[in-house]
Amino acid sequence: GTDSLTFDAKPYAFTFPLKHTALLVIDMQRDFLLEKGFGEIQGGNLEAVQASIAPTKKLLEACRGAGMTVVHTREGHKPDMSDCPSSKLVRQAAAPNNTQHKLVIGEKGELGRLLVRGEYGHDIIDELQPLPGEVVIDKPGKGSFWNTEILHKLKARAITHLIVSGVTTECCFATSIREANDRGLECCGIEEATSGYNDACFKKSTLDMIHWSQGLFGFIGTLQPLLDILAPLA
Ligand code: TIU
Repeated sequence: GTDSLTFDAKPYAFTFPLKHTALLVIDMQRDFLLEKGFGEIQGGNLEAVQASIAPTKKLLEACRGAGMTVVHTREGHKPDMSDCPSSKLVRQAAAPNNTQHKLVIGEKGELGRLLVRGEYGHDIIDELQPLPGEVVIDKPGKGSFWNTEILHKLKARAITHLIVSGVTTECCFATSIREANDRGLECCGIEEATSGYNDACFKKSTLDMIHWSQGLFGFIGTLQPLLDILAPLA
């Protein structure tokens, strides 16, 4: 049917048609969330980034319970690195004057080759593994839309609205919301279900930039009001 749900959000309540809404879970990969992964090697604060794991699991289970479409993304590259832009190799690399980044994307870390498809570290953490039938999008960029089939998959499922979660807030979460908004998708990010490597500095600003000016890029809500309206549908 056309049943719509509404929950409190900024800049005002977010209303979404359940059958035309997908949960987007961005890059909840071992490389970004676990020790010895790409994020930690980059110098990221793991305690900060891990804060969204438990809330994202609650959100994922609630959306599954309500029968919503679920889309997971993974950032990474083909084993030959032919889809890795030079900017990622150069600036996220072990340059002589770069003491922070010890290994380059594609080099071998303890979880496998960093951000390379098929490697252990590239896959989604155990707690949030996709179920059969859920969409998994492999993306070479920070955004979920450039050089991927996500828009085709969303259109094939008549998706017009996205509930957005995942890591990192300042990077792939924000970029994906901006890309989705430009394509006419209505997005609502969930505050507790996203986190980054420097939440003390970046998280509030990133979320504020999304919803300021009457929702310039979309909406930002909190987890519990959404769980409250999804629970009766399970
Ligand atoms: N570097 C950083 O903060 N994040 C990424 O490279 N990828 C994602 O945000 N997923």
